[in-house]
Amino acid sequence: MRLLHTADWHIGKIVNEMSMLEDQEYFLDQLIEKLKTIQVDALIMAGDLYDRAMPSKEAVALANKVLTRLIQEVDLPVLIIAGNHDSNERVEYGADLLATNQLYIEGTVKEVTRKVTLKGVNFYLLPFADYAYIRELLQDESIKSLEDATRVQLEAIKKEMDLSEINVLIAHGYVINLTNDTSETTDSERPLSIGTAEYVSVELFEDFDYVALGHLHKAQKVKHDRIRYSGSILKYSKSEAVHKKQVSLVTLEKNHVEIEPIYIEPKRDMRIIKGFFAALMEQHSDDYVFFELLDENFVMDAMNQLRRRYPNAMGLEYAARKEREENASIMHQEHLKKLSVQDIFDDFYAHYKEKELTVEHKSIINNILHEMESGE
Ligand SMILES: [Mn+2]
Repeated sequence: MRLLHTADWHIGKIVNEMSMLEDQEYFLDQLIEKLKTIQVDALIMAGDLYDRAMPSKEAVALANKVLTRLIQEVDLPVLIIAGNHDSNERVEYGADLLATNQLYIEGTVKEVTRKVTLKGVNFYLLPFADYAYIRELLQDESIKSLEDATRVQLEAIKKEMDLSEINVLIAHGYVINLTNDTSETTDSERPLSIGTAEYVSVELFEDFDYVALGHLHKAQKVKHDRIRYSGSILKYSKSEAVHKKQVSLVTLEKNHVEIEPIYIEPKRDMRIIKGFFAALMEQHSDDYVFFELLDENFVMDAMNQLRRRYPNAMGLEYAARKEREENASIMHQEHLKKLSVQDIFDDFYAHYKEKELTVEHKSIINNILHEMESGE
């Protein structure tokens, strides 16, 4: 079985007020052309098909066009789950009918996780949902976090799973190796939960032959080659400018996985350019550029001037000034480390109340600190 693992298309995404739709259309067209030249048995989109729960009509039209071409022109089964950016119910519209044409879209979480079998390989489709929603659905009060919810869901899958078959899980979330976390996140991944841990331990996923993950925008494995993120199809934030985006071609046999990245040139790259304003104005580019100016002084109307040479300029900061400010802040932190807790509190009080602590107050604080230190 050969799979193309993709995720995080974020169709309709707007980065710094610029629509990525043209770039997405270009990329997906290229992907379709590529797929006509290689033999693949299924395409996976592991969540965040759209960037918003209410995608624009242009975004919906593009998704419609691309998915239709994948099915009709490439004759490729497509498996999609909802990510945390998608509306679970809306992406599931027409899903039962579409499944009769090899388009398997799982939007909402089900009591029994949906299993699709293609050429003898089992695919478990686990869309993203809030853990409170899953707790309600499964009527399981033990679910108090995303990790609990995922554990309960995966245990139910594993109970009926035939380990002699090839089993693939498609999921969307933040999976990490707790004993050695090397995960790399970016600025365009929206937090999955507020107030509780958003990550799930990789140990829960180890019984599957392959786990196709979505959510993290950088392509990366989690502990094992067979548990991985394909990453987003395009760069969606400044923090992703250094990424080399890919989709993952996965050759899968029982007890054997091979991964081959496929790189598709984007219509426009997203990159960071460092330099002096005058020198930058000598060049031009259509790329999405974040400027880091080395000039010491502010340049009047710099962004508008740069936009004449770089129509897709995304942002600008003064790197030299920023570095100096950061150094000052580090020095401040170093200074804080040398102070006692009592000193820091005195400072804080003086700053906040605009008057000094009295001797009496100081002794009260001192006593509290002593009690805390001795663990009473
Ligand atoms: Mn996501």
